[in-house]
Amino acid sequence: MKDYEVYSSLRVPKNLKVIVRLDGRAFHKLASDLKLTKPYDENFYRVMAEVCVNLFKEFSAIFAYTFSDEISLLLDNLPFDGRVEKVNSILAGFTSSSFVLHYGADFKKPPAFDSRIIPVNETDILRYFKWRQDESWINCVNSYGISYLKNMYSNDEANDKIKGMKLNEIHELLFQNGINLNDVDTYKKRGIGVYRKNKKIEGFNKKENKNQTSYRSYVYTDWQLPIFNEEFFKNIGAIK
Ligand SMILES: Nc1nc2c(ncn2[C@@H]2O[C@H](COP(=O)(O)OP(=O)(O)OP(=O)(O)O)[C@@H](O)[C@H]2O)c(=O)[nH]1
Ligand SMILES: [Mg+2]
Repeated sequence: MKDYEVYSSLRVPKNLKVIVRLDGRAFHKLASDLKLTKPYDENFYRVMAEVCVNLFKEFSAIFAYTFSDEISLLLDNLPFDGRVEKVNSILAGFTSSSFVLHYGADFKKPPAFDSRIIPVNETDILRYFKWRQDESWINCVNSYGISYLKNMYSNDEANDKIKGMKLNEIHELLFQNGINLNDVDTYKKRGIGVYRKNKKIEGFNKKENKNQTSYRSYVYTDWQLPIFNEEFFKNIGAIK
């Protein structure tokens, strides 16, 4: 029967970095079940950031990035010898259980995440994360826009109105009504990142009888991400 497992030998090509993107299944429903605040629920974002830290540590990632219900994980070495079924199923399972552990709520239904693998070369890394960060900004404008319109119109009317509006029109409508998106928390516009940072440690070397500076890396959760650029990804060691 073993040869019925026709997908089990499917592997990601070696020597490529890989991004795994995880996305919450039907989280619009979970958001309503858990009564998440709109447009942003800070506790939900805190939980997603904790899940990123778990994933980052468990799979020795280079970078984890989250906004809304999605997480992108940049990996140098794929676990499980790059076996696609293993990577996708274990990472999706790990993300779902980490989410449940950190959320600690009485869920109506077990939450689940899907998982996909995106092999990337060096030049794709910045392009990929810029794409997701742009999406985070679009999500921010739309979320504030729909929240504002729902205060004025019925749900259906608000949904119809926002569909017909361009991003800059929503931005302008909000601005005219006293909501300046430039002033909202950075993480709502740009998402949250997890990566390693170096900590400076001043010590005394007894043998050599002198002061000594050393560096130790630690896992850092960045709620104040810059707009992604080459320098950022060089600094975190994601690109050369
Ligand atoms: N209220 C609230 N909802 C949120 C927040 N973050 C994410 N969500 C919800 O999560 C959804 C994520 O969007 P999608 O991934 O496109 O939709 P989905 O319902 O998860 O559907 P699939 O991913 O296709 O299964 C949003 O549409 C919101 O309903 C938040 O901070 N507050
Ligand atoms: Mg989703």
